This record gives sequence, C-alpha cells and structure tokens, in this order.
Amino acid sequence: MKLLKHIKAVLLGLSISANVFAADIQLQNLRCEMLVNPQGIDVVQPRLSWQLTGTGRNIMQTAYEVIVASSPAKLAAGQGNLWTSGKVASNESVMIAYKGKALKSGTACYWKVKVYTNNGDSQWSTPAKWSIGLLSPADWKGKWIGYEKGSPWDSVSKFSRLSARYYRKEFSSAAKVKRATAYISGPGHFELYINGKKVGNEVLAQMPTDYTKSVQYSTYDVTADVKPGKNAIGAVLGNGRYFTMRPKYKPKKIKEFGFPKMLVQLDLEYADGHHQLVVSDQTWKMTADGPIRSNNEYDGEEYDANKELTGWSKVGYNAARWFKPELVDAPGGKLVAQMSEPIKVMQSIQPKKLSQLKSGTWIMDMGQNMTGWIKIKVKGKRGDKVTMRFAETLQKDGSLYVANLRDAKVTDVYTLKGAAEETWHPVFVYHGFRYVEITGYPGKPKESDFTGEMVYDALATIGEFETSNEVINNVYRNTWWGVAGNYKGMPVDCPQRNERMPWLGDRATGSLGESFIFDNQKLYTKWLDDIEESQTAEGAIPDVAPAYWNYYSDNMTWPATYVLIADMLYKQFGDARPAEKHYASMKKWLTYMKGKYMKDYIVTKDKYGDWCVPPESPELIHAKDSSRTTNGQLIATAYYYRMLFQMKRFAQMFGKQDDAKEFSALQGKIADAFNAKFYNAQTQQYDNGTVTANLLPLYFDITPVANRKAVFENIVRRVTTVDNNHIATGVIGTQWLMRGLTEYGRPDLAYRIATNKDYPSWGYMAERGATTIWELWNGDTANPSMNSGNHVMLLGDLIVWYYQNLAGIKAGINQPGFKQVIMKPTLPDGLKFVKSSYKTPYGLVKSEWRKGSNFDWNISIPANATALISIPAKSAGGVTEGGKKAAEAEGLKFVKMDKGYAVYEAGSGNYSFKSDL
Ligand code: RAM
Repeated sequence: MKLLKHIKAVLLGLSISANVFAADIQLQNLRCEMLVNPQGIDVVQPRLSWQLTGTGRNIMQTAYEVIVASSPAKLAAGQGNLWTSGKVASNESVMIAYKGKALKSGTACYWKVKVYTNNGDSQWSTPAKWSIGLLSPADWKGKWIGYEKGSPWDSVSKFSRLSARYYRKEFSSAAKVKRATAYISGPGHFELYINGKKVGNEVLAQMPTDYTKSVQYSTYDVTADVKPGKNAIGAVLGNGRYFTMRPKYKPKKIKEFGFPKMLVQLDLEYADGHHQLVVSDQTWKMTADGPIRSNNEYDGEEYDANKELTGWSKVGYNAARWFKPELVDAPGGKLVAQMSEPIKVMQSIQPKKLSQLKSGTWIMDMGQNMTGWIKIKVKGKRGDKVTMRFAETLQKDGSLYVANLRDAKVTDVYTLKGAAEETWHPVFVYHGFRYVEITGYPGKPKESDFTGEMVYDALATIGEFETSNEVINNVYRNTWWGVAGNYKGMPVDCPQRNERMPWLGDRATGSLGESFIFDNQKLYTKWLDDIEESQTAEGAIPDVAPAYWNYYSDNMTWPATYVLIADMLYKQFGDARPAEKHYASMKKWLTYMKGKYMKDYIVTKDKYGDWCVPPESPELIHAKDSSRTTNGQLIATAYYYRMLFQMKRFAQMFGKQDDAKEFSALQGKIADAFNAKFYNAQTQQYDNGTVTANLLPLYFDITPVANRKAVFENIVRRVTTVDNNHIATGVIGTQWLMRGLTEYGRPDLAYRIATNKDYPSWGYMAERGATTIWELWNGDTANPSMNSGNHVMLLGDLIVWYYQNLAGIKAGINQPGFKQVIMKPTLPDGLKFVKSSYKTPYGLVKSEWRKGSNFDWNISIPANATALISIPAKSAGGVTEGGKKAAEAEGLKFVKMDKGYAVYEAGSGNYSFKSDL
C-alpha cells in the first residue's frame, strides 16, 4: 500500500522525501466551535478543530496552516481573504482560536487546514464551513409578532389548551439568489416552512432558555428553497416552555412567559451583491384555527386533520380568513445564536407487541422506555378519533399505570379526515413511555401501523462499552436510553410526569459519566449559561435552571453542579472557556453562601440531604430511619470544601493567585472545623457513620492523612456488614462511591455493588424489567407521587467508573481534552474482559482487555495525542508488545513499575500488550 502510493507520487513527478508518505497523514472531522455544521453562530473568535489520522506510531503535529475565505472559490484558490494563519509551529489541533479579519454578521466562512507532523505532512483538508449569525440587535429588521390571547376553542386554565398558530407571507425574489439565509426566533416551539417544505430536520425547536434573559435564534441556509419569482414563507408556533400559563396551577412555582411569538428574517443575497430582506411584521397573516387544536408538553397534542390548511405555506393559498398578527413585546432576553446541537428524531423503533385489552382498547409495548412520540398510519372515516395515552409500565390487569405521571395527561388525539391513508405524529410535544394505550382506532390496528420516534438532542454517541458481565452491560444499555431521552435542549430530570425540569443536582457527577457516552460539550456549555442567567443579584443559584420552577433553596449540593460541569468541560473536552466565563458567577455564589450560611466554618444550610437513599421499607420515597440518612450540614460543608478545591484550580489556571490563596486558606479552616465537629476519634467515623458521611470527607481530602485508613476501613465495614455489600447511598454519596472504593483499594467491593442483581442495586432495576434507570432504588414498590422510571441521578459516578476505572480511559489533567490519555484499567476478580472505545477530540481511543492466565490488552491512541499507560504486570520484563519486549517497541518508553503496573509513555498508534499477572 505504502509502496503503491510512493510509485504514484513518483509518476506524478512529486519529489519524494523519506518522510512524506511514512505515516500517510489524513485530516478529518473539521469542526468549528466543536460543531460539525455550525450556522449563524455568534462567536466572533470561533475556534477550529481537526483530527489527524495516520499509520504508524508516535505521530505529533509540529505545525499547522489554516486558510479561511469568504467563498468556496477563493478557498480553492488558496486565497484566505479572511484569515491566512501562515505556518504556525504548534502541536495544538483542538479549539484553535480564529485570528483573522473581524467577522461581520451574516458572513459565510469557508476553511481548510494542512498540518505538518514529525512523520510526514498532510495535504490540504477537504473544505468545511461555518457562518456568522446576526451579531447586533440592530441587524434584526423584523418585528416580534404574535397573538396575545386564546381563541374561543382554547382553554387557558389548569390544563391549559392552546391551538398552534400559523403564519404566512408571500414575497418575490427578483432573480435567482446567490445565497438565502433564514433567521428565526420562535419560542416556545416553531416550525419554519418555505414553499410548502419544512426548513431543516430538527424538531421541538427553539432551545429552551429563560426567555426574559436570553432567547435563541436559529439560522438556516435556504438557498435551495427560494426560487426566482413568487415564494411563500410560513411558520407554525407551539407552546413549548414559553406558553406555560396555567392559572391556579402552582402559580408561585411556575414561571410564565406569555403567548408564543416569533421574529423572522429572511436574507436574500443576489449575485450583484445586493440584499433583499423578508421580515416578520404586520404584512404577514395568521390563524390559530388550524389542525393542531391543542399542544402542551405534559398533556399532549390534538390534531384534527379536517382543519388542515392545505397549501398554507405555498404561493397562492387563499388566506382570506386569516388575520393580521399583533405586534408584541420581545420576550425580553437578548437574542443569542443557538450554539448547541438541535433536537432531532434520532431513531425509529418498531413496537414489540400490540394486544387487545378490551373491546376498542389496545395496548402496545415498544419494548423500551423511550422518549418521543408515535407516528401512526390509519385508514377510517372522516371524524374518527384515534387516542393514544402513554405510560412507562402496566398495571396487573394490563392497563396503563399512570399514577406516577401525576396530573400530566400525556394524551395525543388524531381526528381523521377520511383519506385513503393518513399518517401523523405530533410535533410540539413528546412523551416518556414504553406502553401506549390506543383507543378509537378504526378497524384492527397492526404493529406496522405504528412507529416509535426517539427524540433527543442530536449528540453523537461517542463511547462504546462492553464487558464480560451481563449486569454491567444491561445497566450501561439502560443508561444510554435514560441519558439520551432526558436531553431536551437541557438535561431534564425525567421525560414523563408533570415535571421534566432541569434539576441541577441530578447531573452533578452524572454529566461527567455522560460525556463518555455522548458528545455533550455544547449542550452543557449552553446549560452553564442557563445557570448563570438564573443567578440572583445577591448570588443565589437555584436548584432548577432555567428556573421554570422557582426553587431558590440555597443548598450547596444542587448548585455545585455549576462548578462541577465547568470542570467536566475542561477535563473532557479541553475547553477552559466555560470555567473562565463563569468564574466570577461561581465565586459570587460561594461568597453568597458563605456570607449567609457559614457559621464557624460550617455551612448550616442544606435541603435535600443524601437524596433518595434506599429507605427502610419498600413503599417509602425517603428514609425516615436516621441511621440511613446523612447530616445535611456535613454534606453542605463537605461540598463547600470541594467547591473551593475546584475554584482554586480554576484560579490558578486563570492567574488569579490571590483568589487561589484565599480559597486555600478557607479550605484549611473549614477542614479543621469539619473534623472538630463531625469526626469521632473513638469510633474513627464521621457523624452517624453512613457511607456518605465518611466518604465525602475522605474523598475530598478533608480527612487528615493519619485518619484516612481508619475511615476507609469503617466505610468497608459498613458496606460489608450493615449494608450487606449493597449500595446504601443516595444522589450525593453515589457520586463518589465507585471511585472512592476503587481508589482506596477495594475495587472488588465496587464491582460487587455494580454487579448486584438484588435490591438495592442498578442491576435490580434491570432485573425487574427496567430499560432505563429509576428515580428510586425501590422504584418498583414506592409511592407513585415521586417515582419516575426514567431518571438518571442515581447513576452517580458509575459510568465514570466504567470508563475511567474498568476500561482505564481518563483525560490527563495537565493536558485536558485527552491530549494526554491516562490508561490504567482496574481488574476486579470476576471481570474477564472489557471492550471499550471513546471518540476524544483528538480521535478514537480504544481499550480492549482480556484476563486469563495472562493479561491481553489492545489499545489505540489517536495521532497528536500521547498516553501514559499502566499495564497490570508482575514485572516490566514480562510485558510484551506485538510479541516483542515492550521496552523495545516503537513509540513506547518505560517509566517505572508502580504497585503492580508497568508504566509506559506512549505516542499515538495501535498497541497489543501481553503481560503476566
Ligand atoms: C425531584 C426530582 C429531581 C430532584 C429533585 C430534588 O423533583 O426527582 O430529580 O432533583 O426532586
């Protein structure tokens, strides 16, 4: 292969240097702001990333060259009229800041890159593209339009019902457009149409925010949709999180924004350079009397096909009965570009079973607790109504179990028009369900009449993980479904009941585990902005952000997620910008909590305790037995300490030495006060000795070195005796448990907890038929008032442990974003193999090991990254790579033997190790 390339190059008359084809360097996955196809972004110094691949080992980039041009032709000609970086000596290939000409609103940027390595150079990459949105409010020429009341058929009451609003306008395009760009902000939900065709393939747009603080807009390249001559543009607006007016329904709790509204700007650019704008204003027409009769995230969507407005977004539609929209106030927040991946239909699922419950009532099993909707095919008479209700489980008699949905009605209704065949799915709602009750279906429904569409943010799945243990594999699979389904432009706690709220605490450590499965960088970057926007002037951070529910309870543990996620984005994706951007707000929060609640260096305020520990009796939601629960002040103070540890690192990163010193000094005082108050020197335990009470100070390094062994032994004693080798922690303790047990030398105990199948355990959930993760350890028996079947908060650090400890894939702290990969697997007895891979910003890391009498380990390190590899081995001499002594292998450098591991530095490439255990 290499030889062939060589010959080809000679034939082409190129000069051959020994190096040029050695590694066959290819460039792939060009990204701007880590998005594959970013349109209309409002970052004026966007960051560019690329990945190198190549054969052989130890490939490091030595320099790069980037060209950014304002047209494809210029780029092809090598004219970087926006930016020509020149040859920059650097090994950085992730998030390189653009340093070219100032980028103006609407600019399209075409770019390519070429790299030089220690092992040959690449060709220029294939081109990639990004575009800039509307950077200043003055760029928006349109007006916010809407309709600030309900229609006669609506009911703005407890179960608020509002029909969707349809808007349209015709316009003429003088000639063929060179480029057409549509900008739209349509909170709660919108669908945009041009000439009868929906623009883009996302669903449930606009991304949810606190619209009084910021409101997002989306940008689409619609060049292909606009024709010379007459055109029509249209939009449909749904409620989403904007229209949440449910008078008399928890009025203090729910934040209301008003009726759906929109702002649209279509920019037509012609070959001669002139622009024509089509904008939202009172020349548009609207109606609320269309087919979507009602839409409400919790209650469902009702669609009457007899009300269809056939051709409404096409030229020539007769809109005589439509009326002029109102000019309305802007939502209030600043307009910002959508910078995270949109929500899409990500998977289609065929039902597993459809059976008749009683005459006219059918129950369908999707085989999977999923989020999204059902697309139906139906044939019947005009006026027939098909009703679908959704639930996670069934009752004994086979009917839906809806008690745990509280008062969410989760009911979709389709009224037939009587056509030969009708297909339909809702567009402005989603449900969390495994089972569907179907009534009113004309004739006998067949499974093939229904398709489940799984809907979540279009994040790539970037991790794979499989082991020899079935419980672990099942839990991992259930995690995938749970995490994916609870991404809805923000991480929500659950997708089914009348809640679906972005609770901070649920994702504290979970977000780190999730980042091994999904490319969630942009989603969590956006969420940090939501959290910052929800901060009060005094500095309080709520438990739910955006604060759609008003929960400013001033605890430490839920808001701590703000700081933990900034750290996650830095470590996992190498992005320090969020930590830097939010540093002042995070510090402000800590100052606020200290001023208000710290007495003698103890934080006196807590709200949730170790939320959802396994209770003493099966029907309980929360334990009442005080030997199971953990002191709230202990939790709050330990978390404050941990926050300071984190903030100290950020302060050092950003050159804020005074802050770092201050945080450090406060840590010392808190540790002293904490140990004085909670540590019992006699029993060598903290407070009442729960696993959480001992684990937090131990894992956070509050425990003095001299006491650590004893405290850990007490944790082990508690787990093995009182807790009978089972989990006894809730949302807080579980965040550190698996790593804590493993790092202090008892991976076997962590493994035991991870592989249990009986109560309480993750395996128990799977054993009881869960296909996601439950809100409660006793989710099968607890009171339904708070018992979701699809909550991810109890995962704690389980997924982190799967990847970091079992697969042994971890980001190097000094070279974050996996520029350096720390590879060190833990081998608990009983686990025979792990097969895992992870797409880091540099490329694919693989770890596949198998343990028999020997240890076999195949790994891959991407180009332009390095690794520190720890191979379980009796001695360095017994380690081979590719059949040869590892010390002699290309790309490897032996560092030391360390507690049963032979440690090597490695460059990129594929390695195949064997060692004797
Ligand atoms: C419930 C939810 C949520 C949790 C809060 C404290 O409403 O279970 O996940 O974070 O309580």
